Amino acid sequence: MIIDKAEVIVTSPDRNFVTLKLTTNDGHTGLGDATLNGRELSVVAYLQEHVVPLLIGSDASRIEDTWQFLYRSAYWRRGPVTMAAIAAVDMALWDIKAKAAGMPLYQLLGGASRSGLLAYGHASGKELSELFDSIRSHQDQAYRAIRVQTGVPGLKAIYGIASQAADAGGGEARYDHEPARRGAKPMQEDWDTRSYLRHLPGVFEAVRNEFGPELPLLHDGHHRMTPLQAAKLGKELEPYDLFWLEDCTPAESHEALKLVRQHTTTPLAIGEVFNTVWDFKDIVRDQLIDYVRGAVTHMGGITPLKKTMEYASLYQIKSGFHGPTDISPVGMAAQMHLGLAIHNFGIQEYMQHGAKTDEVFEQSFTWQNGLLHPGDEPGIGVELNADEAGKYPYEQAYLPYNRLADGTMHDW
Ligand code: GCO
Ligand code: MG
Repeated sequence: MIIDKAEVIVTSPDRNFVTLKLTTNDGHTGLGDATLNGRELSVVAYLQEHVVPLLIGSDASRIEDTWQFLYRSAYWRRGPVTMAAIAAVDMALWDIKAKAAGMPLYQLLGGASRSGLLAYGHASGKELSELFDSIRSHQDQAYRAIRVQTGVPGLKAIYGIASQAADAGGGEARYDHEPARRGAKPMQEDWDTRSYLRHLPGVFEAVRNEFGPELPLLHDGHHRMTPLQAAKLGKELEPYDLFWLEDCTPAESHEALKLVRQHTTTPLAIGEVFNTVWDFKDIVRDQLIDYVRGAVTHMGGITPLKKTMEYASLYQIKSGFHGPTDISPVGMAAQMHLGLAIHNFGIQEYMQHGAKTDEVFEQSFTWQNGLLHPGDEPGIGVELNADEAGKYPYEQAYLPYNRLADGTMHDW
């Protein structure tokens, strides 16, 4: 099993995706997701210029050693570009190994610990009536857990709130459809934390009154609060029994989380922007979070995310892997296999890709009764249709950003 071909494929069906395809001399192929939203081509360059030349001629069966080699030999460790590139190699090697073994990947990771993965979808609305419709529409699509994001009076555009107008393609309003946001410059949105904090508890009260006590509800604070603001919000949301409050403060500061923890029992989820197990080490050890938000694509692959989850299991901390549409179907499927196998699975974020994406990436996962399953095809269970992929060249696309009313840049 010698790697004799490595291709980096960039395609933009509903949004940009970067995929690594490895082929071995005995005819096995493996796919890995290297998509870094808004900075895609930097990972393409890292892979093409620095990783592919090192892979050709190496043994595809040595997954752990290849990971350690790419991580340690570069000397310059960590960072989103490096780790997305290493992640793609790691996923592709696991795909190859499982295909060679004739097994779905979850079998190699220890076998299934459950029959399916509870998943949450993204409901949002500028106003309550829109939000309620969005929650109902998610329930109609079988979601049994819902993330709730709301507009805030006085703020025009907030990331995470779907708007029909922003969806150039028509159809159901979504906030992640890129075309409306594509261009040489990112879109500016506005923010005011005090207005948000005044408004949000009332929204959760209304949602609980309308949908009852059982429905698991989640909320993403998107790094926008100070520790004290997050502590206040967590406390005020306690009566509404959230499944989690995500990224309540900028994820880099462990001290901030300590302060939040001292004041609230609302469960906390952190880590979608983390790159290594080291980013999780102290907050897991100090039990400052309840859910690990890493994604295989941004954490350096299946190998390190599995280690992170094993470490987290010592502290009864569960998974809540990042699953927006900027994780490609390859990355999503890879983390479904991991989620099925580990003991401390919590929930999987699942936004659903667009129809064009599903034609480019042929997938074998299933979505039934609110549960995901990666399927039983050998490997990760995703193949890339090169003809379809070739129809959609890369398009420059940036994430939006926030400024306060006086023009100050703010976390978004
Ligand atoms: C989430 C996230 C995403 C990110 C996006 C950035 O919880 O799903 O916050 O919406 O913002 O993945 O690329
Ligand atoms: Mg998030």
